[in-house]
Amino acid sequence: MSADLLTRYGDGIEASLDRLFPMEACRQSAIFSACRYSLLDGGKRLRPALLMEFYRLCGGNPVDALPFACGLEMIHTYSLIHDDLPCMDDDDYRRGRLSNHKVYGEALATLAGDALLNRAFEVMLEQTAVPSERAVACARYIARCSGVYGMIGGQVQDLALEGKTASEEEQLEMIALKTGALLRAACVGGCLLAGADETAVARAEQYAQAVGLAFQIRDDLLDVIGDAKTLGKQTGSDAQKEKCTFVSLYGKEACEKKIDALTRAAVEAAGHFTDGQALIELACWLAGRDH
Ligand code: GRG
Repeated sequence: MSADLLTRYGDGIEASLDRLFPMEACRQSAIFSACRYSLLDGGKRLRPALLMEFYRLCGGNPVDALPFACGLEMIHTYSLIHDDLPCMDDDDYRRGRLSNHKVYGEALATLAGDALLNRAFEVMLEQTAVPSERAVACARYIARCSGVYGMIGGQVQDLALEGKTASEEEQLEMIALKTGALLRAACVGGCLLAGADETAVARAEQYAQAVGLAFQIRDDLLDVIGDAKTLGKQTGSDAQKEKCTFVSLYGKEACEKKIDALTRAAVEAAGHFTDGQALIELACWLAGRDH
């Protein structure tokens, strides 16, 4: 069972990703194959669905947001490919299949991540359905959230914490960047693309912040209580790598309570949008997700 929002936008996102990153018969066809292996690989499509929904809630036609939604999913995919590399988390499996470098080798997997990142901004900036200032504002925000002030910054903090016990504050900041920034890019990016006012942007930020933290706490819990087959990757890997997680910081029961409180905060923020019901349902679904 999936959340209504993911079902509603899922097919459109899949078709657009396939169209925006087609297979090409050329001397470098291997890179197209490597990119498509991970891009069209059954992710939940959470970030693109959120971007499209916030765009709709702020008055836009969600179809017009597809290049930004897909660009953001390309960035997310690149981060997963690079995160699985031996020089990072060294994971052999992702979404129930061999990770990119196990199939294509480390060099091509590195290039596939780089190629997805470049193509992401190409598809966002070549769109024509949205006025260009809004398109630039959204693309710029996504770039900021993906880079040194966002996801990459969080990954660097994570590397620096390796082998150490993080304080709660260090852990929260690292996660707000590593996991939270791309979810913020989705929610706030959708609002900026629609030219929404500051109040809507602030509500979207509140929703993203609460959902992002709850999402990571659930992720940490799933590594302990989840089913490897449903998750599509090994469980117990955080403990094996002696990683500091919310489970190691708070314990399982307190994690459940924190997820509940954060979900209530997300529901409250979503309640400020007329017709924000699907956002509410998504936050509740994510709180109990099994993959
Ligand atoms: C290497 C540049 C670089 C960044 C790495 C995103 C990231 C930073 C690492 C991925 C590993 C990880 C635990 C990230 C936390 C966020 C998270 C749980 C990502 C998985 O997102 P889902 O569940 O994935 O939306 P699907 O498979 O559904 O697309």
